[in-house]
Order: sequence, then C-alpha cells, then structure tokens
Amino acid sequence: MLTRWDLDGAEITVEASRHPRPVDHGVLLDGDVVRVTAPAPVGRFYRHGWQSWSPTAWVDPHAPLPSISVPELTLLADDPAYAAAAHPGGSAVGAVTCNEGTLLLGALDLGGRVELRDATLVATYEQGDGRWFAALGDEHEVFAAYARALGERFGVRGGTPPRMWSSWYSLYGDISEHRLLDVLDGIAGLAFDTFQVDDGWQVQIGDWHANDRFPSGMPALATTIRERGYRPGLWLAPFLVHERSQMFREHPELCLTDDDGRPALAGHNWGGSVYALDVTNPDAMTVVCDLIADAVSWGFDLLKLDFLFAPALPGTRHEQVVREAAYRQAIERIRNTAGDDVYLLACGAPIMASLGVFDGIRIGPDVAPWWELEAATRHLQPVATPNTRYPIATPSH
Ligand code: 9PG
Repeated sequence: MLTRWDLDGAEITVEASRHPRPVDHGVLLDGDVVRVTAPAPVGRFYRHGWQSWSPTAWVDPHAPLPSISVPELTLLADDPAYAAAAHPGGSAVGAVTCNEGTLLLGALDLGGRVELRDATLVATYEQGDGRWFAALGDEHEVFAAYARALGERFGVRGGTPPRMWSSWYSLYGDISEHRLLDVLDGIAGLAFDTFQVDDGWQVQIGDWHANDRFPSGMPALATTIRERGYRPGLWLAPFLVHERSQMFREHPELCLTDDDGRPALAGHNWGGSVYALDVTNPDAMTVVCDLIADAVSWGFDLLKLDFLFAPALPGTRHEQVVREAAYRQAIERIRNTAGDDVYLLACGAPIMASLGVFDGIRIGPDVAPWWELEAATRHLQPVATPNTRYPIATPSH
C-alpha cells in the first residue's frame, strides 16, 4: 500500500502493508518490505553495524566502506549474510539526511535490514513481516525516539557501568594466577571496582576449566579478588568451540552446520578453526547453561561474554528460526541461569537482539595503544580495528 505521510510540511512516500500509525515522534509501519522515500536530494546514509565490532557510521552512499580482503574476517566484521550486498545497507536501522532533516527507519523486530536505494530506505526482515519505526526531524531527536521505541519493545537494563581492570589490555592472553596476583598488588589504590580475568585462563575454547597456569583453580582466584575489594569478573566465549577442544571432538553434532552438513566455520582464532554451538539444540543449551552456572558458582559476578554473534551466523539449525531470534532465546536462558544480580557484559554481540538482556553491550572495537594502525586497517574496516582513534570517535565521511 502506497501512502503519503506529511510530516512538518515534508511529504514522505511510504510503501507498507498498513497505513502508518502515529506514535511518539514518528510512525509505526508494518510489512515484509517497507519503503520510505525522502524528498530529494539526499545526503549521507547512516549504516548500523550488526555486532559490536561492525562499523556504524554516517557514510557517503556513493563511496561504500572498503570490502574486507581476508575471507575469514568477513565472519568477524559484520553480518556475513550481506557481505556481497549491492546497495549500501546495515543492520536493523538506517537513516538518510535530506533538506528537512534526518529520515530514520528502524526495526522493532529481530532480523531487520535497511538499505538505501537512491532516496529510498528499503527495509526487510530475514523472514516474514515485522514492525518498523520511522521518523523525520532533528538527528538526535529521531534517534532518541527510536531508542525509546526499542526500549518499549525489548526492555531496558543497565545501571552504573563498572570501572573495570581487564587483563586483556595489559597482558592479552599471557595471564597466570601469579601475574594476576601481582597486578592486584599493583593497582591497589586506583579507582577500579571490578577485576576482570580475560582470555587465557581456560584449557581451550569450549573446555572451560582452569589451565595449569591457574593451579589454585578459579573459585580460589575469585575469592582472592573479592578479598582485595574488587568484584570478580570472568571472560567466556560460551557459544564457541575450538576444533581442538574436547567438547568439539566429542560433540561436533552440537554445532551449526553448513550446506554440506559439516560444522559451519565461525572464524579462525587461537591457532585454529572455531565453530558455533547451535543454540536451538536443547543439548547445546544445556552445555551453555551449565557453563554459566559454573562460572557464577565459582564466585564471578561479572561475566564478559564474547564472540556472541557466532550462533546467529548463517547455517542450518536444529530448529529453523530467525537467526537473531535463536540468539535472543539463548541469551535470555543465560540471564535466567545467571540471575538478575550478575552483571552480563556482551561483546562481539548482535546489538539489537541483545537489548534488555545485558547490562552492558560493547559497541566498538577494542582499544589499543596506537592511534591507528595501517596494516590492520588494510584487512578490516578502520572502525572495526583495535586502535585508539575509532573507539573515541566514529568517522564521518
Ligand atoms: C579475547 C579478546 C578480548 C577482547 C574482545 C575479543 O579475530 N580475532 O582474532 C579477534 C581477536 C580478539 C578479539 C576479537 C577478534 O577481541 O574484543 O576484548 O576479550 O576477544 O580473545
């Protein structure tokens, strides 16, 4: 159904399955494909990255972001389902500038994508119909109105963010009980309230037990951290299994599969291939929930959950549901298992599908002690690369 929507004198053309319904600062639209056309001429396009490390920026629609030269990195950079998309686009929400202000079109259901074709924002869901929010006006007002609509749809969580010392940024994977105890001495008196043990404590990705550099075990480490006055935090990649893990060798059937029925690659890291647990398989979710319950029982009450996009990658599932819906069901189970008092920090996470479940969501790349690194930006888009520049400011083209 084609309608005209008059907003402050600007005439917007809308194609949706029902008439636009006015809501706070915008309209609601429904349909499997929704098109909203801005009055020409249009300027820049706002593309929203799928997950924490994906680029989110205002871009010149005629100068698309550089493509990624290393195939494995497409899995880490954005939603690989759209890596070859012909039009500028992004996950869940898009916006375009015109003489009347900013025209925004944003998903209120999971699995949404918005592309720009000439002056038209074209919105689609991965499967079937869904609801959309559209608004025209001042950039900050339209984004704030969309954020309120998302809050109503998915819930709002989050309080004071922790002031967290994370082992990743000082020691990377090279951690041991001994080194962490040294750091606990070294940071005494600084303004941290949380001490978070990052990657490097586990036997393997998928085998979540303390390795031999942690001879006293994880419960003892959590106790020591707490005795020193900090909240103990722990890093986990709960949905990933490494090819060399006991979990993968014994239970490859718990993974998402590709068209040939083989475990679908979720990336290369830690010296090998990693795969994603199929969270629509109840047995895989038992593994995930047991891990979360273990970490909490060891005494950690902040969990940094990483590489969360993996079970939302394209692939064949036990239950064929929208990828982001499968992910959201899994993180809701994680929240129920961890309880309300555990601070859950999402990393490498599909942003929209994480709203209302996590207390904090990483929305940018890692920081690194250099401003910008040429070599790295040749492989990934600059905004997705560890550096100092882009976590501080997203570029405008
Ligand atoms: C632990 C780290 C830290 C960090 C996370 C995440 O493609 N890669 O090889 C790749 C390596 C590290 C990474 C992301 C991608 O960083 O953002 O804070 O927890 O994992 O391994």
